[in-house]
Amino acid sequence: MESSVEEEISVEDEAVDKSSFKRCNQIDFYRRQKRLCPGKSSYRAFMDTVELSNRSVKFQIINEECKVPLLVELYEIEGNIFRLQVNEIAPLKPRYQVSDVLIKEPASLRLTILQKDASELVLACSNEDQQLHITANPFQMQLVSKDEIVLSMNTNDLLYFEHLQHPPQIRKSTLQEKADGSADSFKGYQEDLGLWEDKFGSFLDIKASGPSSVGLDFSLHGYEHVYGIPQHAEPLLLKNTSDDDVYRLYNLDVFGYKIHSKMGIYGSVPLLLAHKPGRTIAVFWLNSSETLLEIATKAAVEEQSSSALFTSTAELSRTPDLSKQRVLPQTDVRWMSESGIIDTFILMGPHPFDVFKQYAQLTGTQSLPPLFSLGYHQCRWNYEDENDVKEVDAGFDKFNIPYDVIWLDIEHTDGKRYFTWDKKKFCNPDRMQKELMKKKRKLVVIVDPHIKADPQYAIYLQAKEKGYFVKDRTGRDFEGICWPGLSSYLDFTSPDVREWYADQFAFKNYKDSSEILFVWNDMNEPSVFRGIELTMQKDAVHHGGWEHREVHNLYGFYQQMATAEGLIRRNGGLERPFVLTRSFFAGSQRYGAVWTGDNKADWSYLKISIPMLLTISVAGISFCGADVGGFIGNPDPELLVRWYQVGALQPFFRGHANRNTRRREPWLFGKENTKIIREAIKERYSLLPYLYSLFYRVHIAAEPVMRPVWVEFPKELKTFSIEDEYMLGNALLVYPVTEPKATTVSVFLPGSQEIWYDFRRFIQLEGQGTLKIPVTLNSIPVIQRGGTVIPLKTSVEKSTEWMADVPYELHAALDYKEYATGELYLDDGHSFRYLHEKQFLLRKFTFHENVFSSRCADENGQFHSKCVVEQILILGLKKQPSSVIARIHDKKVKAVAFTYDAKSSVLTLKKLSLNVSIDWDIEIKVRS
Ligand code: NBV
Repeated sequence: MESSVEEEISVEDEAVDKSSFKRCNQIDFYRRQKRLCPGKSSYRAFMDTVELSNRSVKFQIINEECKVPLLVELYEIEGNIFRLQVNEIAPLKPRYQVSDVLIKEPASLRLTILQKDASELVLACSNEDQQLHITANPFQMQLVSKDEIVLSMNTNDLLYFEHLQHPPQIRKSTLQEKADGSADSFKGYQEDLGLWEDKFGSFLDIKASGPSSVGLDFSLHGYEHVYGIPQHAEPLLLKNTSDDDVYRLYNLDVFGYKIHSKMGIYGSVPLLLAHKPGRTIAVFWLNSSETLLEIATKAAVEEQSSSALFTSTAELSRTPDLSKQRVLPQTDVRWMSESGIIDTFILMGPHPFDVFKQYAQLTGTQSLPPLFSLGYHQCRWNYEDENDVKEVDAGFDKFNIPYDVIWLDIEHTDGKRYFTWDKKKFCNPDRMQKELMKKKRKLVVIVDPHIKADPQYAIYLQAKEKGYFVKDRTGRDFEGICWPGLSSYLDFTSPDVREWYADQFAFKNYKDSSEILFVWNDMNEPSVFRGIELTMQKDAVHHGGWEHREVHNLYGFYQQMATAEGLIRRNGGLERPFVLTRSFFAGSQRYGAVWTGDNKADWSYLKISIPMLLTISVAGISFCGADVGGFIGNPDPELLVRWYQVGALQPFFRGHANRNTRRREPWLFGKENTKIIREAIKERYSLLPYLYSLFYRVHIAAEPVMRPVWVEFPKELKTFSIEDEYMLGNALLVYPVTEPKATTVSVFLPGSQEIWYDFRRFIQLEGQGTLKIPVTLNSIPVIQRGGTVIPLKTSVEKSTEWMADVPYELHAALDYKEYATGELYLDDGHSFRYLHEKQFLLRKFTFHENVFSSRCADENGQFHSKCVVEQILILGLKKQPSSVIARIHDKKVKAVAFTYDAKSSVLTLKKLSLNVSIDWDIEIKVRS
C-alpha cells in the first residue's frame, strides 16, 4: 500500500501541473465580485445611527439593493493604527472572525466627532494631524494626514458583502408558495443553487453558509510602490494585475512552483505595504479564507487645495480649478475574500520601521531562535539510516566545515507514522542522538499533520477516539491520501487538539526523542494528494463547526503553534524551541522559521529566492530561507557554490535535496568547490554574533533581519525596486551572484553621503551609485556601510556550541564624520533565561572622536560572559595613530598593540583581551 501511494503520486515530475490549480476565472467568488461595476456603489451610510464610545465609532450602512444592514466599526489604535470592521448586524449565524493571530485585543483610543450631518462625518484622531472623513452616499472613507488624503476606502465602489441567506431549499418552497412555479422562478432557484455549490473538475464543494464573500477597495494616494502579501514566486515590487491574473493568497502545495506567477503557494500573509519618499503605510487584511488581490497603479489627478478632501456632492459638482491640479501616482488595491468579515488595519507608519513595529504590535515579533538554528543545517530527503547520519556528520569534520544540524525526512519513521522510528534503519535513535550531542550538534525530524489511518497506531487511535480529526461535511473523520496512504488530519484549530498534540512531544510520549531533537512541519497547507487543488475540501468541518474554507490559511500556523508549544513544554518551559514550517500566516513569526518550499536547482530559482525572502521578511517573518542548491533537480557545481554563498548570508540556512537527486554534501564537488563552500559557511559562522544580534533586534523591535534596500534608504527612489541586492541588518549590503559565469556585477550603492567598504578587504569602495565590481567564483560581494560596527568571532569551530568562548573581533567602518556604532547581543543561546531572569547582555560600541567605546545598552541585562574582544578593525581612519591606550572602567590604562595601513586606511588593534561584558574605551592618539 505504502509504496503504491508513492508510485502513483508521481510528484517527482519536474513541472507543476497547472490544471490541478484554479485559474482566477474558476474561482466563483471572484467571478461574482467582478460583476460589480466601479462607480455604482450600492452602499449608503446612515449618519443618524452613529454611536461614539471610548473604544470606537459605530454606524450602519445599507446595501440599497438588498436592504441588508451592515455594522461599520472604526477604531483608532494606539501607535498610529486604524481598524475598520464590517459585519452583518443580524447574520443568520455568526460569521467567522480570525482569532489567535492578533496577540491581544488592540487597545483603542477615543475618536471624537468634528463634524456630522446627514451626508458626512468627520472624526478627529488622537494624533491631531489625522482625521477620518466618512461620506454617506455613496459610503466612502478617507484617512487624511496633514490635509493630504493618505488612503481612501470604497472610492472605486467595490465594497462587497454577501450576507448570509437561507439555503435554496427553503427559498424554493417560498418561491413555490408565492407564485406560479414559472420558468423565471425556477431559473432563479437554479442560480441560487449554483451559489451554494461549486464544482472544480470532479470535486464538489457544498457551501454550508452559501455565498459569503467580502471585498473592499483601497486607494493609496501618492503611492506607486507596493510590497508584501507573500507568498508568490514574484518580484519584490508588486505588479499591476489583470482580470485573469490576480495575486492569490491560498496556501497550496505546489511542487516546483512556477516562477513569475501570482498563484498561491505554501504560505500567506495578507499584509500589503506601500512606500513613497517620506511615508510608508500598510494595509493588513485579517481574513484567513481564500483571498485575492487586485493591484492597479496609475497617475491620478488631485487638487492641491485641502477642500478637495471633502467629496460631498456639492464639492464634486464644483468646477475644478485646473491650476491647482497636480498629477500624483496612486495605487488602487482591491481585496476579496471568500468568507468571514471585513477586518482590516491601516498602519500609518510613517517610517518603514514604524510600519514593522505597528504590524508586530498586532501580530507579535519574531521569536528569538536558539543560536544553533542560525548555524548551517544539512538536510536531504532522506538521510537513509543511522550510518548515513554518522557518515555525513563525520564528513563535516573531515572536510573541516562547520554545521549544527542534521535533518531526517519522512523515511525515518515507521511507515510515515510521525513520532515513531523505522527501527530497521534507525535501530538506536537514542545512541544516534547521543553521538550528535557529543559533537554539540542537533537533529531535526519531520512531523507532518496527516495521521496514518491505522488503528494500531497510537496517535491515530487516540486522536480518533477523542474526535480530534477534521470532519468531512457528513460528520465523519475527513480522510485523504498522503505519504502514509489513507490519512486523517488533526484539527489544529481546536485548543484541545493543540494541547494534546503539544503533549506528544513530551519525552515520555515521543519515544527516543531527546533535547537535541527539534521539529520540521511539512505538508501543512494542508497537502492532500488527490484532493481538490491538492488540499482539503473547503466543506470539511473544524472545531466549532467552522468550515475549512474559513480557516484554510491558518492550518499550518496552528500546527506550528502547537509544535512550538510542545517543544517548550517538554523542557518545563525553559528551552527555546526550533520549528520550521512550510505553511504560514500572519503571526507565524512567533513560532519559528519558514522556508520557500520545493524550489528547483535552477539559476532562475536562486534569483527569485531573493525577492521571495525579502517579501516574507517585510511581512514580519524574519526567520526565512530557501533550500540551498534547489530542492528539485541537480545543481551544477557553480550554481551550488553560488547558492551557498548567498544562503550563508540569509536568515535560515539549510541545504536540502529531493530524494531522486544525486548526493550533494558540500564536499562532493571537487577540492576547489569544497574550499569555496567551506569559506562561505565559515564566514556565516564568524558573522553569527552580528546575525544573532539582528535576531534580537527583530525579536524586541520588529526590525527585519534581511531587508530590502529601500527600507534603509527610504528617501532614495532608485532603491525602491532593487531586488538583486539586499541589506543584512543596517550594516551589510549583499549582492548575490545569480547568473552563471559572472565576471562582473553591477552593485548599486545608495546614499549620497555614505561610505561603503569591501567587507573582506576592508578598503573603501570608490565611486557612487552603480559600481561594476569584478567577481570570481570565490565569493559574492559583501559591503559594509560606513557608520556601523559589526561583531564577529575570531575563529570558527565545528558548530555554534563549540564557539561560545571564542573571542570577538569588531569591525568599525567609519562614515564621513569618522563615526561608527553597532550592537552586540549575548545570552546563553538556548534558554528563556534572557526573558525571565534577564540573563542577557546588550552592548553598544561606538567610535567617536577617535575613541572606541564599549557600553552597556540595556541596564536590565544580567548576563556575564568570560568572552573577550580580541581585535578591533577601524576602517577608513584617515590619520596615522601615534599611540593607542585602553581604559577599563575609566581607570586602568594599558597600551594597545596596533598596526596601521595607510594605503587602505585600516587600523588594527590587536591582542586586546577586553572582557565583552564590561565598559572600556580605547583612545587613539593621532599625529596632527
Ligand atoms: O518530506 C518530503 C518532502 C520534503 O523533503 C520537502 O522539503 C517538502 O517541501 N516534502 C515536501 C514532501 C514531498 C514533496 C515531493
